[in-house]
Amino acid sequence: MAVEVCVKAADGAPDVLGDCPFSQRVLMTLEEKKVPYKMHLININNKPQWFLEVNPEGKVPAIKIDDKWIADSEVIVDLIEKKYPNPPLSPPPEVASVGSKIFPAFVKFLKSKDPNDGTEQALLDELKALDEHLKAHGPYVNGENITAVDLSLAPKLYHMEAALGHFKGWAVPENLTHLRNYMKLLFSRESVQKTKPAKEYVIAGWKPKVEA
Ligand SMILES: N[C@@H](CCC(=O)N[C@@H](CS)C(=O)NCC(=O)O)C(=O)O
Repeated sequence: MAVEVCVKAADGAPDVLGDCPFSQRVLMTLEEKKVPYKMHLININNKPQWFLEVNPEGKVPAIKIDDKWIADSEVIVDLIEKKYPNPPLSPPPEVASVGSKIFPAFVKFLKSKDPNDGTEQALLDELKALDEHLKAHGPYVNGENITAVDLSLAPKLYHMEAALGHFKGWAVPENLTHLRNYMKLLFSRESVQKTKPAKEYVIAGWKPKVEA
């Protein structure tokens, strides 16, 4: 039975892949494992009835595997791993949460209107910790092979780069060389290239939150 996956459509462009990092994570996982899938682009401002019937909470991503719909990227990625174990992407527990505080720190800094409130430094601290981890263990978080930790981080780092570059003229500092190389390595992977939203949609997606 074919795998079907519901992901976010771009705001104002219902036929174009949108800017949901959780959706991208699931698509990248399917791509890395070479699982064929049928993609449904969901306009989250006008959700189709059939989507709400199979997924009443109404969030994307959602996936249909073995004729059953499942939501939440974390649950979905675990399920894909069980059903399609090759190549294995489960990280060992000791690296499972590496980089996990970057996304909330990025969002706080992005929304901040006070340059002295410490949110930039808090993000820099998280990025520096990842840079040091990569220096010791890289090129990926768990070494030579990509794992689910990298697939979770890649869309978030892509959003961080696009949104902070646009709204704050900010970039990852040059001295974080391991992190910068990691981002290049990740963003050049076919699974990212095939599933990434255009930067303009990432920026448009964050705009209301920045201006709130
Ligand atoms: N924890 C969820 C978060 C999913 C999520 O927040 N999806 C957003 C788009 S990025 C969404 O569906 N928003 C529409 C809504 O909440 O109605 C996951 O990891 O899948």
